[in-house]
Amino acid sequence: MPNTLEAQEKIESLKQQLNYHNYRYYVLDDPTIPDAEYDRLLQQLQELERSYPQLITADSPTQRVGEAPLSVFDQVVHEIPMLSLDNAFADQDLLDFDRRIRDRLKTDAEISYAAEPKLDGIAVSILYRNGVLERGATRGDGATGEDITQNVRTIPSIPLRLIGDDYPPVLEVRGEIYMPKAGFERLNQAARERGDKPFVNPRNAAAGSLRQLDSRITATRPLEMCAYSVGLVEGGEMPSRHTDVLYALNRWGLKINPEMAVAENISACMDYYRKLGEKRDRLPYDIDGIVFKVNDLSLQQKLGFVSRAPRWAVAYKFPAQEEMTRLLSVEFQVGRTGAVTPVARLEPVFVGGVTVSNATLHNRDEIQRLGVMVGDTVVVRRAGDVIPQVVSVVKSKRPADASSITFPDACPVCGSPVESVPGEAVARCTGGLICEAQRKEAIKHFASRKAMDIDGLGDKLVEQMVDQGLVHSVADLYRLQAAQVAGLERMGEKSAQNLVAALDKSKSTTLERFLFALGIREVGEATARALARHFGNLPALMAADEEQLQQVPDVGPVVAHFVAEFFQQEHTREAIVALQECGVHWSDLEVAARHEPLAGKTYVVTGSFELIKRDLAKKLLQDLGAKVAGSVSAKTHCVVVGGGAENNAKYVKARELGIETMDEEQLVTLLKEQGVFEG
Ligand code: D41
Repeated sequence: MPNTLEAQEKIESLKQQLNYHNYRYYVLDDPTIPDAEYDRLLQQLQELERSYPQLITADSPTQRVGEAPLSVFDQVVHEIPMLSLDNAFADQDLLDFDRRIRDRLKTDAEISYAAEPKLDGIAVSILYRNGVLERGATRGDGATGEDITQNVRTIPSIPLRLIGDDYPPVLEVRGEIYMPKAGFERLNQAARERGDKPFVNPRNAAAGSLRQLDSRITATRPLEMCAYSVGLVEGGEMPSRHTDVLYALNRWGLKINPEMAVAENISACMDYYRKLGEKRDRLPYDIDGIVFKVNDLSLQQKLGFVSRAPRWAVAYKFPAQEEMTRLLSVEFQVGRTGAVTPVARLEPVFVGGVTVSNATLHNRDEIQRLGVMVGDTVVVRRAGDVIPQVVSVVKSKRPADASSITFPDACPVCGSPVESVPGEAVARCTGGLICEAQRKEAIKHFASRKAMDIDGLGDKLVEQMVDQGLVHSVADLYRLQAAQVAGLERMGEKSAQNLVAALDKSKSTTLERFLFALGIREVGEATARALARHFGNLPALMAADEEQLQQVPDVGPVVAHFVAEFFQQEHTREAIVALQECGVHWSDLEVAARHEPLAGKTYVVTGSFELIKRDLAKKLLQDLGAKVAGSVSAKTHCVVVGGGAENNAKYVKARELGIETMDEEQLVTLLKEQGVFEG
């Protein structure tokens, strides 16, 4: 046990290291140590703090989550009010904004602007005193907000202590707390599966998470913060341009938006707006516009503000992602796996940049939860590439003749019973491939780009072919004659010939594509590839039982069950034979010839790595054919031991069992020799 002084020094050093690595990971998105190493440092700190509780400080990374829930949030008066933003909705508004600025400044010179996405979240103020986070508050009405310090502390991209030594002794950072799209979808998916109420949008989810009196709940929510300006600053030097202020904040440990840029004049602002507009759906977070700010802080000062909005900034809005419209009817669609999805037919409405006339209602529970009726005015949301959704009902606008929605007991397409599994939200048509809807979807999937890649065979064409009885099964596709195809809507002789040629070309495929194309439940591209690699040929895969299937990397009991069940079905086997008789083929040799020198070997990877990320190392070992297991047993062929694992249980066990071991350097050498890693 170290003495108190030594412990104190060690604790300080650990806090500093953890703080820095937290910054590399959450703020810069560029970690320099493996997760395991971070965990090891954190564990060391926790152990020391357990022995020396008097040495625990508020800025310790172990102290992010508070124990005691609040009963109420205190009010916070912002020493410097948090201003609001004027909006622009068209290029002309932006040109007017620029003109007003030049008039006021009495200049003809071009104005240089800072451009940054307008995050759709909650504006907050974070106060640092001598580099330590002292208080976090919501913007509120701009003059007064709420003290949410406990909750703010749980957000990993907000430093508890600033980095470096050149920050001002008092620094109030202003920014936006938001929930990235992926985290939002995950949170809502989990809520739906539990039968809980999902959040309407990421902004509400962020707001709801910050409003928790118990910070332990906030800590479980995927929140982030991006800094967008500073408020109170005392002492120290600040740069003279807005963008440089943000770069300084970034150096001191805060996240800033990576899309931030300087636009040298107002026409560059319009270019930026259009460029980001195109990119909007692909950004990992919701934005509702672009904020343009005069970049020169002395010009900002001269311009000042009117009625709580600065004259030097404007938010140029994008089309809204939520709009109201009327629910005309509800149809029940049957998907490839039989899932019955209620789809809202809507009065067409312009949302998120496109006209929307259909939106998903997800499932039976969702209809219940929303309490929606046909004729209702509903709020539709379209964000990114997710399908538009009905997120709420404006009950005050319900007409007298609104009618309730009944979820069908029989499949609307084939009449087979619709079955619900207890504890699962989805209801499924039990018709299988008897069901025309499931057949259509199966054929569309079979033809799609990542499956058999049949050029020119789109969804509409598949529907026509099935509707007209030309095609009943996937194998029928290969029996089509150009003359039959030419008779279909919007098909000429030439395009019919092209399609037949494309069908012919698709016959030569790979095992992994073929497996994916079969549309086995829960078997996506990655799983199809893993299955193909593991078994090498189709007969071996078809003969595998669930236990053998679970030997495949990333195949768990659920997937193994679906795969085994699929291949046991008589009509699956018939369909495969039919396809092969039509000439669909692939070469098993291709799989066998793949360089898999570690095939049949089981590796265990332990400890922390510096030359390669651990997950990458595992993946590359798998690429070389090895199975990577989590624990050492007599079946293990080799244990790769990273730093800090010399005394760990896996290493000790490997030695006991006389199993081969290698260190990180030897592993990297192996991967390099096999040509899968360059270092
Ligand atoms: O991303 C944002 N939501 C954002 C909001 C941003 N990037 N910059 C902002 N800048 C300001 C000023 C110009 C007043 C410093 C803002 C906001 N304000 C703001 N957020 C909520 C109200 C105002």
